[in-house]
Amino acid sequence: MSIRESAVTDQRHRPQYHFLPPAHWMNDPNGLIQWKGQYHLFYQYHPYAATSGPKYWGHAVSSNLVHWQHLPVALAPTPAGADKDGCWSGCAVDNDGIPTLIYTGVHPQVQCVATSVDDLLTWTKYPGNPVIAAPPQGMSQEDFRDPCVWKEGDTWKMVVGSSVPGVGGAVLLYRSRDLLHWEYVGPLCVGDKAQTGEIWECPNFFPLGDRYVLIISPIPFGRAIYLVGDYDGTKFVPTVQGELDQGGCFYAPQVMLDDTRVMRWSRGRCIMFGWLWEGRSEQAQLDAGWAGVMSLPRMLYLRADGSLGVEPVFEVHALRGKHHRWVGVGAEPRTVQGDCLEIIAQFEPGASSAGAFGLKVRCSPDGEEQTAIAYDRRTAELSIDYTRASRSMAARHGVCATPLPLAPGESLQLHVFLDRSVVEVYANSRICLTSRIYPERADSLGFGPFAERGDAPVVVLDAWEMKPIWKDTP
Ligand code: DQQ
Repeated sequence: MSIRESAVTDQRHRPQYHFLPPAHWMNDPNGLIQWKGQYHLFYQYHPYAATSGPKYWGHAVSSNLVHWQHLPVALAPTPAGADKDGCWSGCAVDNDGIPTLIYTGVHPQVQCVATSVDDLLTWTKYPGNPVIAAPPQGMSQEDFRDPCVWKEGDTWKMVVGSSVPGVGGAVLLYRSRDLLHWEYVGPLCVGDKAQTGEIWECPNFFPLGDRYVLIISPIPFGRAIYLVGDYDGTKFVPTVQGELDQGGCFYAPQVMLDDTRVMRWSRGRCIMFGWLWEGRSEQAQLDAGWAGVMSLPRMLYLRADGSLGVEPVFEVHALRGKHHRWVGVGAEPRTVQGDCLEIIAQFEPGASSAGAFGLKVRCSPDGEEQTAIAYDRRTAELSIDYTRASRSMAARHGVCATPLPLAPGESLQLHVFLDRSVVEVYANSRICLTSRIYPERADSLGFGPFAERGDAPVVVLDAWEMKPIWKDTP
């Protein structure tokens, strides 16, 4: 066990099949890229404590998006450099065979570049950093961060998160021939602060089907939003707005378009990871020795109505262990328990008079601790109720809900990934809802369908015991 890993004292709540660093603090995913047949994931990392601090870039590699190997820290602040107070979020691109990171240095917020000549293992910062030294006039002079870069023909384009003071969040568009000299084009898109917040962090801008998508993490909303619309090369005009995950802990996601030339099955999937923050006190995080976990890799797709659909990537199936199945209305698992499970439950709400129904997980035998994933037909909402998830006062308690209107006769599929303190719920390939829970009792391991009245209209329930993603997990 390394010194860093020995800092982790709390294994009870530590996820086993969601990515997280060996110890200490993690936040945003950064620099997602495929390189020579492997996926690289970088992330905001504070390597000295399980609390936020000056940011480094942690680094990991995977050949299938689910089993990861930790690599040495990729970026660290350079004393007296443009990133002396932290290497904040950014992206990775392949510049004609030269892997290049573009990220934000602080303070003040400026854009920086680093390159690698040893397949992404070590990074050399461009001596002329910063490559963009100040935000344009008229835009917030404090908020200017999280570059997202792509190529259009021979031109590199970049969007940077920003704000128009008093108006709303904004993303600013730049262009360059060489990733080093950047020309400001103008605001790609400006929001209304009442609708989409005051400052936009961590923009992602990319084509999907015949539309364009802008993902933003707005302050003060504390959750990620997507906009779908049209792009003419300088302006983006959104026509559809939606939520990526209203479970209360999903933020600063980053997407990657995976390339069929790298992986035979990739086919340009839009793959997204997001940061799942903790839902317990800072002291509990410090005591545990770790904080922050990545969502599962999610595939986004464009639906016929212009909204985004979401599913876990199929590679997650590699984690399935022992399988259990129950069939019949009210199917009730009595023999299987667990805190690392994948559960798929098929409900037929149509004929039932059950009121709200769904699944309960992490239940103690007497029900003192329990977390309910509930669908309410009256409000057409799916919720995670974690008011009784833990008897610990250090854990946050509450209910998170998201609209999920079902068409007449439409069944409901709840696809749940339970990973100790993570409850990640997908429903009908349309929405995702993720919450953090910290049951205190060792016997809070039960799960099963429930209904307000009568039997839950569940017809088939499958559960898999999930395998850890690390070889030597305790
Ligand atoms: N986290 C990073 C920033 C970003 C924020 C700093 C979003 O670059 O704006 O760790 O969580």
